[in-house]
Amino acid sequence: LQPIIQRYHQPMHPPTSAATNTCTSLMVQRIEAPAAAVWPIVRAFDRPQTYKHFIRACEMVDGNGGGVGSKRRVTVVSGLPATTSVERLEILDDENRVLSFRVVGGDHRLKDYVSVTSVNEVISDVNSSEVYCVVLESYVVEIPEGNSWEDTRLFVDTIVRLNLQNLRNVVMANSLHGCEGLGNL
Ligand code: A8S
Repeated sequence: LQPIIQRYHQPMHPPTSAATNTCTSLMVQRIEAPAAAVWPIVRAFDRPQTYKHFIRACEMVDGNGGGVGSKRRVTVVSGLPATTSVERLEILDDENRVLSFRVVGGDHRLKDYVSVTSVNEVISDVNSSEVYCVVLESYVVEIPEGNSWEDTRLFVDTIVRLNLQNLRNVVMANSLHGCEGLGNL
């Protein structure tokens, strides 16, 4: 994991003089499934609502073939201090299983939010038939006017943690559907 962390999860955007007021974090989620079951869900930039808790709908606003530079507009569920967010795909690396997006607009308080998600497959050295994933998600965000670093970190960490836990639930549910002979389970 070390090379992936160094390459993709370091605060990659050197703060400009005006933006030293940033908050960063790295979240980790283990998922007991091979990367082939996890990465397709993460890489689907046009369908974040399959595992992101607070996203109600998503439409592509600048297709660019779904590749880097594409933009999506997500609609957030009610009850949050936000309604929409426009997000640009920055990295889509199928070889290393890394996706990154940047918030470029919308109606919310997280200015200049950038996150990087990587899906890392691990083969247990104790029992080589045990394969699981470690999903890492790091972010950098500007601390909103009137909020503290602690507030910002708690708010965003909570959203990201719920998303990663939900990702695990979706992967687990998919793998059950794929099982033969489970009868009426
Ligand atoms: C993600 C991560 C985050 C999304 C945040 C942090 C957001 O979609 C929500 C509430 C906000 O206030 C900001 O990977 C914003 O989506 C749920 C609309 C950007």
